[in-house]
Amino acid sequence: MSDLKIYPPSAEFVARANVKGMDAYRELYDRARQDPPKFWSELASQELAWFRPFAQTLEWDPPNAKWFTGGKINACYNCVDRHAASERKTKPAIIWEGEPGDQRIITYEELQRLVSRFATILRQLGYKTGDRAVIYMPMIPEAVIAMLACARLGIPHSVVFGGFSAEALKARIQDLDAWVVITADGGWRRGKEVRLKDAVDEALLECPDVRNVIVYRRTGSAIPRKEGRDLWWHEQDEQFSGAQLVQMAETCPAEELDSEHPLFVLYTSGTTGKPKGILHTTAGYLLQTSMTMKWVFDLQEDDVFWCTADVGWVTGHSYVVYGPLTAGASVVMYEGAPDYPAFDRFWQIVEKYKVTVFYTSPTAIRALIRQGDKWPEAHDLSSLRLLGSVGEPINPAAWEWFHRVIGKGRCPIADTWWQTETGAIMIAPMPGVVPLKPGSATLPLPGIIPDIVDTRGVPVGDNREGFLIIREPWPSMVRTIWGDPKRFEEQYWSRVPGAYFTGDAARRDENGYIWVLGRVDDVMNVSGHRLSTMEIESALVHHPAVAEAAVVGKPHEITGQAVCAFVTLKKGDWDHTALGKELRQWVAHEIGPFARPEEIRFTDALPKTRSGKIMRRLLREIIASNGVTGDVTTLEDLTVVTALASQHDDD
Ligand code: 7RM
Repeated sequence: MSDLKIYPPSAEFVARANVKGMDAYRELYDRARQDPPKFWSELASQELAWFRPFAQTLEWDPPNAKWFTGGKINACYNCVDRHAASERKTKPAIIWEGEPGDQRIITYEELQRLVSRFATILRQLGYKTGDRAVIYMPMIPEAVIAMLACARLGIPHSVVFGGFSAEALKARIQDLDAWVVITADGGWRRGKEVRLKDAVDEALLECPDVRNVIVYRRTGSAIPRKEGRDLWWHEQDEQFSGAQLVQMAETCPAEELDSEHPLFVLYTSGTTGKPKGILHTTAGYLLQTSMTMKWVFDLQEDDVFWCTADVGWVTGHSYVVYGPLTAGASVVMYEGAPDYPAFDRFWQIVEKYKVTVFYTSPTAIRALIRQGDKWPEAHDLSSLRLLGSVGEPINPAAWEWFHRVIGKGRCPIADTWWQTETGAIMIAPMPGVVPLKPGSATLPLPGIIPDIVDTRGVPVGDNREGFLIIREPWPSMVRTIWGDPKRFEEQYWSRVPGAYFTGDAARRDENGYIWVLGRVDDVMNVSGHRLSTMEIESALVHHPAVAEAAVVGKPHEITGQAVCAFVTLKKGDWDHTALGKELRQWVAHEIGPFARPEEIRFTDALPKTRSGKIMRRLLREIIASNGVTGDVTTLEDLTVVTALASQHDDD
C-alpha cells in the first residue's frame, strides 16, 4: 500500500472547515469514547429542539437501546418549523428539478405551509399517531412533504422506492399493516412515465386493510380511480379555501412525541427471501444524521447540498431529507436519470444551482466516466467544494477521476461507509482533517467504535481481513426489525456477543484506516443497491418452468456486481433463449427492474454440499473465472461443476 498516493486536505479547504486538523478530530473522538453519554447528551441538547428535555441519555440492554428517554420531540418540527421561525425562513429548503426541466424552489417557510396542509389532510381522514403509511412516489417535493407530514403526526412511514414492483410493494404494505398509501399517478424517467398508481392498484388487490390511496398528480396521465378509496391530493387540498380554513390547515401542530417514537421503517434485503423492516426512531436518528452533515459534509450556512440518492433508499432518508433539513441546509433534488436527456445532466444541475457539496455513488461515477470527460468539461463546476461517495467500495480509478475531472483536484472526497441499519454515516473522513487514500472510508466518526474480528470475535490485527463489527451503541442505530425482534437479535447481535455485526468484511491498515471489502453474506450490491440472492431465487422458483435457482453476484465494470442466475428447469421442451428473456422480465416484475438478472444460465443440476446447500461460492468462482479452483470435496456431484464451468458467459 506504500506506493499509494495520499491526498491531504488543501489549506484553502481547511481554513473554513468545521473541524480542522487531526488534533481536533482526536479530541472529539477521545471525548466521545471516554464518556459517550456526556458527549451525546451535550450534542442532543444543543442541536435539537425539544418540547421537553430528556432525562436519561442511554438505556442499554443489549441489543436494545433507548436514547434520550423522557424527552419529547418531533422530527418535522426539527426539520421545518424551527427554521421557518428563524432567519432561515426565506432560505430555500428544497431546490427541485424535474426530469422534463421544470423546477421549484421551496423555502423553509413555504415548506412548513405545505407540510402542515398535507398533515391536516391526513388528520382529517382520521389517521393518527401510531398508524402506518406507505409512500410510493417519484423524486418530487411531495415525497418529502409526505414523509415530513407523517413525522409531524407521529405516523411511521415506509417509503418504497418507485423502482420496486407491485409485488414488492404489496409485501411491504402487508408486513407493515399500513392503512394509507401515498403515491402519484407517475413520475418521469428517461422521458418515459413510470406508472406508479397502476402498481399500487395491482398491489392493493391483496391488501384489503388499506383504506385510502392519496394520489399526487405529477404526469397528468389517465389513471383508474377506485371510488371511496382513492383521493386526489389536490382535491383534498382545495377544501382549504378562505382565510380561516387556510389558517387552520397551515397551523396543524406537530405532535409531542417520545424520543423513541418510531419515525420510519425501511425495508432492506437480508440473507433470506424476506426483506427486513429496519426501524428507526426519532431523536437519536435526527441527531446523528444532522451531526454527520456537519462532520462529514462540513455543512456551512451557504452550502447547496446535493445527494443524488432516491428517497426510497436510506441514503435519501438520511441525506436528502432528515439530516440536511434538521441542519437547516438547502437541498437539491432531481427527479430523473443522470443520462437524460444527455450525459451531462448532473453537471448541468451542479452549474445551474451552484451546488457546493455533491454526494453520489461509485456506480453513477463509473457510468459517467465511460461517456468521457467532454460532458463535465462543458460545464462550470467551480461552485463545488466537497464530493462524497456511498453505497459500495469506490475503486481507486473512479476515485481519481472524480477527484480530478469533477473536483478539479480541489475538492476532498468523503467516502462514507454506513448501512440502512446504522442510520447515519459511521466511517468517513472529516474532510478538513483526514488525508485521503482512494478506496478507503478512512476513520470512524466520534462515538463509533468499529473493530475487525475473526469468526470467534477476536480482533485480527493490522492489515488482516476480518468481519467488521461496531462495539458500542450509537444514537441512530436500528432499533429492531419490524415485527421480528428475534431475527433482529440473531442477525446482528449473536455473531459477536454484545457487538453489532455489519455483514461486511474489512481490513485496517497501519494508519488505522479502514478498507471495507464487501459483504460476507448472501447479499449482493448492484449499483449500490442491496439485493438478496434468496429474494431473487424465490422470485425465480415462482415461475412455473423453474425447478431450482441459485443466484450469485458477478463482477461488473459499472454496477460493481451484476445478478447472475443459475436455473434448473422442470421437465419440458423449453426454448432457452425465449425463456431466458421471460425469466429476466419475471424477476423485474416480482421485485423491480433493478433486480433483473443480467445473465441466466440453464443447467441440469446445481452444485450442492452433501447436506444439500447450494454452493454459491463455487458458482461465484465459475462466473469470475469460468473455471474452478479450491476445495470441492464437500461437493455432491462434480460433473455438475465441470458442465457449468464449460459454459460461456454469452450463452
Ligand atoms: C448507505 C447504504 C449497505 C452496504 C454495506 C456495504 C456497502 C455502503 C460503502 C459500502 C464500501 C462504502 N446502505 N457500502 N457504503 N462499502 N464502502 N463507502 O449503502 O444498507 O443499502 O447498503 O453497502 O456492503 O454493508 S445499504
